Amino acid sequence: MKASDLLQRHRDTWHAATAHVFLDAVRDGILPADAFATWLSQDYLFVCDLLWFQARLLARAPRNAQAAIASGLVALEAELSWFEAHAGQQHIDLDAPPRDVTQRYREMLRALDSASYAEAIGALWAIENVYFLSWQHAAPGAPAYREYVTHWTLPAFAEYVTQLECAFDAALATTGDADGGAATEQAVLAVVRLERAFWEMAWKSGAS
Ligand code: HMH
Repeated sequence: MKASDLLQRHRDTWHAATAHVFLDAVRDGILPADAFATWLSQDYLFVCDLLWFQARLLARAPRNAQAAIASGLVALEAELSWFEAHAGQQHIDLDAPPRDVTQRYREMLRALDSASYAEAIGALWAIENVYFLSWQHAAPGAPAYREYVTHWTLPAFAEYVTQLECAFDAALATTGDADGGAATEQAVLAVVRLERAFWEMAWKSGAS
């Protein structure tokens, strides 16, 4: 099994997470302000959780994955400052409590600490690949959101996602695969489903 097999085998699940109506609205400039504010504040909480998860993952990563994971950590920390600056400009409260899906995502990242390294690096690849594909779907984005679209579609981000895919493929090639990779496939699918639910949560909060 390779990462690309998981994209092909679960095309509909990936599509639901990366072509969500939230992203159509970003592209078309019709996103309700509340939906954007909710996304920003919840994504800030998510990135805090992801930074912690990724730091724990680095501590058990094989040599071939250290550069990708470490560079991602530096980028995530910078991203938190970027979120803080944007939230400040737009008077968005970053102290909002986690919504249900944000909390469930937090718990999944915690649970991955005791899963195999292949599951954890697969989940990390899925997290970042969903964002890469999603923001490409929204490209070029209405002017108000163009900076966000650019952030996750830059060549450097594409390169990072490719590095994670290589690290994931290397893990898949070397692990014993006692269960035929079923646990890893489920970990990736759980991420992609949570990503869809995350857009849905932000979108619904703008519609209400
Ligand atoms: C929900 N998934 C979510 N937020 C993000 N910022 C990323 C992935 C990419 O880091």
